[in-house]
Amino acid sequence: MNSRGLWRLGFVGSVIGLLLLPWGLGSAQGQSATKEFMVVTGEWQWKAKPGEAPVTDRNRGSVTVMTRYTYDPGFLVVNKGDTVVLTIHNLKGDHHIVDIPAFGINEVKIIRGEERKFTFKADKAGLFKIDCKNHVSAEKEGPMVAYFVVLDR
Ligand SMILES: [Cu+2]
Repeated sequence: MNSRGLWRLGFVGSVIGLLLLPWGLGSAQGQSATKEFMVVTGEWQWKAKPGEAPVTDRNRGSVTVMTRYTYDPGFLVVNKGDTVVLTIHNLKGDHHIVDIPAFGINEVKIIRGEERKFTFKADKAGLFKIDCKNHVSAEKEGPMVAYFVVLDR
């Protein structure tokens, strides 16, 4: 290849590099993305067999039956600016009342077998709770809570 051919090759390579630069910078800075989560509701229960001692449940003292409802998974992480698509499927429990007030989801009832989809923008960083207003305490087979972390960047 002569010097003119090398020059053309270098020029074309530079143009391609410049065209790819925004993509590279965007990746380095972490562009917003859509993050999808599939969460199911779960139910854990412990029941004393004959001859077994009761266990101590918070707020209730000694009990022979203990039930807790859960979100599974119970810990979700996104970046600030991401669009979140959160699907919650009620597999266990009569009904749950999903509450994420920081992102405009206020007490949405999901009955057994039902699947609900929530879409919102994670526009603020921090640690947020996904509560169930039907299972708020040990007396109500809770607290049923998941944690939603929005990372600042
Ligand atoms: Cu619940």
